[in-house]
Amino acid sequence: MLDKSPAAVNVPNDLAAHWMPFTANRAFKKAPRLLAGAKDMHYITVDGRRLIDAASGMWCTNAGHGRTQISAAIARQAETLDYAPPFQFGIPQAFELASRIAELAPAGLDHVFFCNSGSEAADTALKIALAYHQIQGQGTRTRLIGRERGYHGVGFGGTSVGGIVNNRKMFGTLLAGVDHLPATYDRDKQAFTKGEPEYGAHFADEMERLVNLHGASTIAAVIVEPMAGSTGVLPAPKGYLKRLREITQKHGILLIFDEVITGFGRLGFAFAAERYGVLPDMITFAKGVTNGAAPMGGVIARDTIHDAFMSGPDHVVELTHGYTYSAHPLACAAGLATLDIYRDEKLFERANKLEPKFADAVMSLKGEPNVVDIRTVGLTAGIDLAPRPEQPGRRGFDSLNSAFHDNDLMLRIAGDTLALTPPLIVSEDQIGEIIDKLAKVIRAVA
Ligand code: PXG
Repeated sequence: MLDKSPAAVNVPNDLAAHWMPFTANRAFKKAPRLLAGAKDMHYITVDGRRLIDAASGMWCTNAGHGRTQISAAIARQAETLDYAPPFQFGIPQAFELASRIAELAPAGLDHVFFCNSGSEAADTALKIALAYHQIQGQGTRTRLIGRERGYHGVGFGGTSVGGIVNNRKMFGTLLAGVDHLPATYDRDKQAFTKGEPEYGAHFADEMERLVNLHGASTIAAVIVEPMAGSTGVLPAPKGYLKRLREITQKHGILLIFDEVITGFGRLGFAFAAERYGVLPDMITFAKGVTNGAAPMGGVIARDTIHDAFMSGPDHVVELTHGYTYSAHPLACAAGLATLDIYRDEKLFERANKLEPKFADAVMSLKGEPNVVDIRTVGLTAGIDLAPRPEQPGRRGFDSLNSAFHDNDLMLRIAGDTLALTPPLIVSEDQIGEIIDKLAKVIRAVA
């Protein structure tokens, strides 16, 4: 018989078996934050409390929770075709969804490769970049460039180009041949900016420095988030992305926008590439594509990249990459129903219209205790609290708990930064309610 004696950790309950991701497991299991249901703008806890969701779950549920159109589509799909092999076989819904996504993306980005998460999307895009250069006869281009404070998920590729030290330092030397641009944030010059900061386009010039250091012929691709989300909401400075595009184009380096967070309306457009008028070579997406209701991610590639692979004998696999659950039927069904809702309810336009009111409401927290910066863009905001002396991250963590246990509010935190990213269906009254609750949280952790 297996020994089922309690684990030798301080967890006096039956929550021990689930080793939770990106979670302070011991603290959680002492005071669990357990969710049982969700509808529209609210979560419902296991003890029946209604929490207003200021985080879209985890930047996912842009159309709000419990959308019956999506759940019905998933149920219908599960009954009709539960699973189909995505290699060498296809389902009509995958082709339809790819076309719908390509239609939403800027012209020229017309081919969609499906996977199951943002991490897989980042690794897929990096692999496509390497393979593309190889088949173009430029196999020396192997170097990948990320950015400090960037987040591209937790695969080895995404971790390597990522720039959040705590996510990197436990995992050895990571991929060889990776370098990083500097982050675009300078509090002294940018504090309390609504939208894109005026200061900071010149941070893109660091790309020229990296070219001078390594040689353009060794660099395959640069990957950046148009708005760095996980690190605490850092909008791109005005002109930064354009300049990065000009430099990469000049040197034959591919530019990848990681739009796992910014895609599907978060910044008031289908993709941030549209907001900024910059055409990258690839866009990665996940989260909002299915409104979080089924795991799905993907890469949208420029025609020139896709077409470069379409040569050689036509019975031979062109790109030796893919996942058992690429274009999973349930995710495709969820994706199609989600895009219908975004279109029919004009949610991207709604986010765009609400942006100034949202920004004003969040900025009203300036002057609350320990608030040292507030950044807003689209329907998202980062609020930096001064760390407690000697305890970085404590004030943020306490805020999460105060929000959940005492103020019926769902937040995201990144260290001592509080992130707001509500579903795009949020009303003006609900924005007010979120800000009132958040003010109480900030005072509670003062
Ligand atoms: N790229 C970006 C830009 C992301 O934000 C990923 C890739 C990875 O996606 P997956 O699906 O593999 O987790 C992400 C994920 C937060 C938070 O609190 C953000 C993410 C994940 C978890 C928490 O800000 N983003």
